[in-house]
Amino acid sequence: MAVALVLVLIVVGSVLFHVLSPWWSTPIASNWSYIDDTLSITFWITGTVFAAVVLFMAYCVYRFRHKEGAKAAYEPERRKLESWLTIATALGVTAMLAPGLVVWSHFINVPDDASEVEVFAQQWQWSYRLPGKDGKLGTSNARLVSPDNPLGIDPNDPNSKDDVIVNAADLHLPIGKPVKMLLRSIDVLHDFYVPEFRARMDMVPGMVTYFWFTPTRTGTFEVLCAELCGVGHAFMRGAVQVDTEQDYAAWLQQQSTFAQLTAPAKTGALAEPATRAAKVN
Ligand SMILES: [Cu+2]
Repeated sequence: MAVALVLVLIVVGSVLFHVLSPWWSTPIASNWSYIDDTLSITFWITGTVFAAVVLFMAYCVYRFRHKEGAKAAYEPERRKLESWLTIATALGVTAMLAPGLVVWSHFINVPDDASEVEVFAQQWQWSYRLPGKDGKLGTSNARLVSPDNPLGIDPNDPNSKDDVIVNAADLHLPIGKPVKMLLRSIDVLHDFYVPEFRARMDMVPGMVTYFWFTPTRTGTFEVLCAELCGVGHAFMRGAVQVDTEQDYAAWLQQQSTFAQLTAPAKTGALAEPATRAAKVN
């Protein structure tokens, strides 16, 4: 009797915890309500099955408890029950997996009008690159990474000249415009994760991964690294600010291009080597 009661209490407690819990997901700020829907479907199916199985167990523990002289009936097979359970399980698993396939197809098909933003991860900070006026990102190579060129951008690629570099600072994005996030890592696995955007992807050294989304409300959102990436992992934070069109244009104006960032160092080094050395000291 006590065990049956404990089982019932576990179900009641779990349901109450779910209803009263303060740990709900953050209010969404992107187009990916599909992902929330898929999680809810999975949650409701697994939650219902969990409650049904544990309550049935409680019933059995109570109904078939030990009684003096009672003998258990041996019934190793029951075709009808088995086929009924097989069909119900198959339906439940299908209902959990099928919506995910539909959402995944949306997730990997980037809209044609999406603009590109490169996210650059390194232990333990975030940098970004925007394509500039030509709409194209220049090529990059990890071998070109240096203090003057922290993102390893190819200076000989004409497309890279007007690329906007946001080095170890916050990214701004305009509201309502789809954006394709191209993800690069220079050292170990990282994972660009903004909980409000719902979408995320691992960043793998040596390859460019991606995801896309459309920001749906303005505000500042925290960037987390969702892949354990070393001792500074917990401090690998940043911010994405979603702006109105005007605010975004104003921010973009203040940013420096790759050409601007690399030019002064070169001319300074050629024209006044002595002054430059003095500054270093
Ligand atoms: Cu990381």
